[in-house]
Amino acid sequence: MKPSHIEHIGIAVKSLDSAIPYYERLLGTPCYAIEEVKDQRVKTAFFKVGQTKIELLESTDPEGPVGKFIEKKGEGIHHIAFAVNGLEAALDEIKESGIQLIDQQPRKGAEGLHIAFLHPKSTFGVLTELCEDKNK
Ligand code: CMX
Repeated sequence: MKPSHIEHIGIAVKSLDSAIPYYERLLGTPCYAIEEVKDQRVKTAFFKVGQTKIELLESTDPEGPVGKFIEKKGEGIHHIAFAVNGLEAALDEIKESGIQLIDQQPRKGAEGLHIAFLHPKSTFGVLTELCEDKNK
């Protein structure tokens, strides 16, 4: 497995409305998409920085993954996502190496990407996402 680039960095925020103006100023570029991912109980906002994106995550449910993260750790970097070709094969390889998968199979994430998460307990404390854009 060899990721091509960092697809995005996910940042947990309490409020998209509060955080978006800061990132628009910092990055000098407008937020280009806002999308709710219902099964993840988040609302997301995206910015482009070169090949990489910043994904802001606002929880829509205190019991969802981002709601629980903010309650426990506060706002901040939530996950890092790597772009791969051949996500299924990458997951098989990772599983064989003993790393714990959260998602055994790829599923649909924001922006129509196929995604899967690796558990932070077996990735040195960093919630890690692998994603594949099947349209590329
Ligand atoms: N980064 C690092 N560590 C994290 C973490 C994160 N984002 N979220 C939780 N943890 C840690 C917790 O602090 C806890 O550690 P301790 O046991 O040392 O306290 C451990 O992981 C287990 O946490 P938990 O609260 O018992 O378990 P949760 O029910 O919160 O589940 C996790 C944690 C990672 C399995 C869950 O959040 C998950 O499945 N995440 C993947 C999906 C996701 O994050 N979706 C939101 C983004 C969606 C998108 O980008 O579209």
